[in-house]
Amino acid sequence: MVGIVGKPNVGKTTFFVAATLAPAEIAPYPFTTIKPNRGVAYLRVKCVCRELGVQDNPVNSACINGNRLIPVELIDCAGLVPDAWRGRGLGNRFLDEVRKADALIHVVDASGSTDIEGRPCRPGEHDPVEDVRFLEREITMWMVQIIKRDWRKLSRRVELLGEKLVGALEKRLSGLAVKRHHIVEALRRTGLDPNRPSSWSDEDLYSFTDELRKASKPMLIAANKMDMPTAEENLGRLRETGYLVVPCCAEAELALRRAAEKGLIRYLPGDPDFEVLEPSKLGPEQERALEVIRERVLARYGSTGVQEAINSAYFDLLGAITVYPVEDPERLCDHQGRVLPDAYVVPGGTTARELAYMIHTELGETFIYAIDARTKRRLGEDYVLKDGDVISIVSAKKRG
Ligand SMILES: Nc1nc2c(ncn2[C@@H]2O[C@H](COP(=O)(O)OP(=O)(O)O)[C@@H](O)[C@H]2O)c(=O)[nH]1
Ligand SMILES: [Mg+2]
Repeated sequence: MVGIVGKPNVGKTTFFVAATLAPAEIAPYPFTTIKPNRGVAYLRVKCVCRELGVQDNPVNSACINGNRLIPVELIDCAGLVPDAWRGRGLGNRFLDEVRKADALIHVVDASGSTDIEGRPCRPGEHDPVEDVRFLEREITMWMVQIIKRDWRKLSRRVELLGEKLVGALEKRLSGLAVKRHHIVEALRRTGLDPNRPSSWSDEDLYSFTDELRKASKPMLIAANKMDMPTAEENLGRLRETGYLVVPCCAEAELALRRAAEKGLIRYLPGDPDFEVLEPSKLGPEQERALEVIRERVLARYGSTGVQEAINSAYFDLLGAITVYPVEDPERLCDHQGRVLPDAYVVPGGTTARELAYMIHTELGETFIYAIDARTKRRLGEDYVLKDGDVISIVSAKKRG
C-alpha cells in the first residue's frame, strides 16, 4: 500500500480523489471504497497482449488499448503539521496511517502558496524544500520515540542474554511495515555496532532511525500545483534534494478524469494529451479550462503527473515488476479459457515458487516447476522473475 502524505492544503485529497476515480471503460473494482480515505488506484503498464499478438480477457485487472490497469491500494493520510510526532494536530492519526504504508508519495505545494502549517500565503513566498525536510524529521522522530521506549531493556537483552539486535528490533517494529532487511540496511549504512546498543548516543540512534525510515518508507515527491506560475523555479530546487520528483497537477487530473467519465473527452490516466469527443456538449468555459490544462500542464510536463507518481512509487521506489500467471502455457489462459487473466505486481527478486505461493498456498506447497510461456522452457523454483514474464506453474496436485 502507498500513502499520500504532506502538510494540509497541498492537494493530497485532490490527488487521491483523482487517482481513485476509475476510468469509465472499466467497472469499478469491487472494493473501491474501503474507507473514505482509502481507495483503489490503478497502475498503468504496457500489457504483453500486443507483443504476444493475443486478445486478452483480464479478470483481476483491465486492459484498455494495450494498457494494463492493475488495482493497488492508496491511502490519503491526514495532513501533517510540525510536531505531529508529539501528538500535535492529527499527528497520531497521521502516524497510524503511515505505519501501514510501504512507500510514500509526498505531495508538496510547489507553487509555494501555503506556509509550513498549510495556511495560504502569497504564491512563491514559502519554500517547499522546507516541507521536505520537515516531513522527514517528523517521521524519523516518531520512529525514534517508538524505538527509545524500551531501548535500555532491549540493550540489556542483547548485551547480557545474547539476543540479536536485528531480531529484537524486527519484533518491535513489525507493526510499522519495517522488515528485517531494512534494519540490516540501516545498520550497514550507519556502521553502528549491533552488539553494543547501550553505547549508542542519542545522535547515533537518530541517524540509525533516519536510515531505517529511508529504507522502510521510501518516498518520492509529487510537486503539485505546477499550473501556478511560481511553481516552475521551485521544481529544480526540489530536485536538488535528491528525491525523485514528479511535476504534478492534481486539479487537472481530476478535471480530465471527470470529463472522460462523462464521455466528453478521450483520456486515459497518464496520457500526454486528450481528445475532445463531444465539442457541442462542452460549454465555452469548460473548453477554455481544458485548453489551459493542455497548455500549462500537458504540453509542458508531458502529463498531469498523477499516474506517473503512482507508477513510480511501485516500480521505482519499491522496484516492483509485473508478471502474468497463466495455467495453460500454450494458449496463455486459465482453466476457463480466459487469456492473460491476471497481472500480478510483485517485488523485484520474487522467485517462481514465491509467485506460486502468492497465487495459492497449496500451489506453492505442491510446486514442481514453472514454464516460461514465451520460450516454453522449464524454470526451477529459484528462478527470479523478470518484468513482463508470462508464467505457468506445474504442481503435484490438481487444483479443483
Ligand atoms: N492550482 C492548483 N490548486 C490545487 C491543485 N491541487 C489541489 N489544489 C487546491 O489546493 C487546495 C487544497 O486541496 P486539497 O486536496 O483539499 O488539499 P489537502 O489538504 O492536502 O488534502 C484546494 O483549493 C484545491 O483545489 C493543483 O494541482 N493546482
Ligand atoms: Mg485532505
